Amino acid sequence: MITVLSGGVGAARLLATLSDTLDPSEITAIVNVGDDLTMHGLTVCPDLDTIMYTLAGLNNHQLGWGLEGESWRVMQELDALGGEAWFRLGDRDLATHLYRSQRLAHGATKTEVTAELCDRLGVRVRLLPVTDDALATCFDTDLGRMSFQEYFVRHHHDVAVSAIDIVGADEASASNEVLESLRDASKIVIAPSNPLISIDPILRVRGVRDLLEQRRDVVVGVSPIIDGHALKGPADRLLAELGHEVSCLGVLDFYKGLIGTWIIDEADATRADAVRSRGVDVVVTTTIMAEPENARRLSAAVLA
Ligand code: FO1
Repeated sequence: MITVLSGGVGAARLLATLSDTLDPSEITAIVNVGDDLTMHGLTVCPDLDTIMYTLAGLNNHQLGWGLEGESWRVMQELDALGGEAWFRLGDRDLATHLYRSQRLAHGATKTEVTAELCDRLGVRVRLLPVTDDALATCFDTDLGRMSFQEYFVRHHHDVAVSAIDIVGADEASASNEVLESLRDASKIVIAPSNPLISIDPILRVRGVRDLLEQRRDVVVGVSPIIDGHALKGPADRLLAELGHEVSCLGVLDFYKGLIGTWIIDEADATRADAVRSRGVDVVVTTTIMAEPENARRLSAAVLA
């Protein structure tokens, strides 16, 4: 049984590749919910949905989020009415948010609704929101304080950030399913997701960091930074803005005390000794998963 701490796209690709090798029912993903939002009264869970759609083979490759073959009639009508249409919810995708929101309103937990949706879409990897409590990642920026999606989508993550606040983290509890999966896993993987805005919200939820520290020997992390750059998204920029070294070593230092084995890209091979000198095992391989063969190599390194 392996457990993968997961954000969005990078984690989704890794989980899809791992489930080609392992029986998917042997894999649990603990998923960030700090990006979740209420839009038009609906609960939207972008990281859970990106992973769910990817594992169901339904993801929109072009956008990197949402569903394939999407249409946008509702957003067009909403825009014409002068409604809030900057965060685009596709017609097909809306069904997921309607289903989830109605079930939550009837008292189901996010964990239960996620299991129901995965079941309907034939996803056999177990997806667990890290918490059923409220959690919201917020940014202090040059333009003031803003929510995750205002920063990420409305401002195209192109605004200087001075602090990230995970609102609700001190009060939130990890679900029993999450704590159990961390205790029972033969391996805990930290996906190559953004450390500050995808993985940190998971680590901040009570109980999660302690379990990782206790189980450090079986924790394997994959660096999301390759030769000083993030493949996608604002990880490199945010690391620099918040005073971290922008390298695979800077991310490892951010995860101090949690990692037993650190997987870095071939482009960072010269940094392998510096990883070892921190008392962490190192594996050098290709970490870019665009080519299926590379993804298989990374998956083999994770499982080795
Ligand atoms: N990303 C965008 O760049 N623009 C959007 O309008 C947008 C809408 C959206 C709707 C549902 C969903 O699940 C994801 C969506 N995303 C959109 C992606 C999302 O903002 C980010 O990729 C994640 O939150 C970061 O992991």
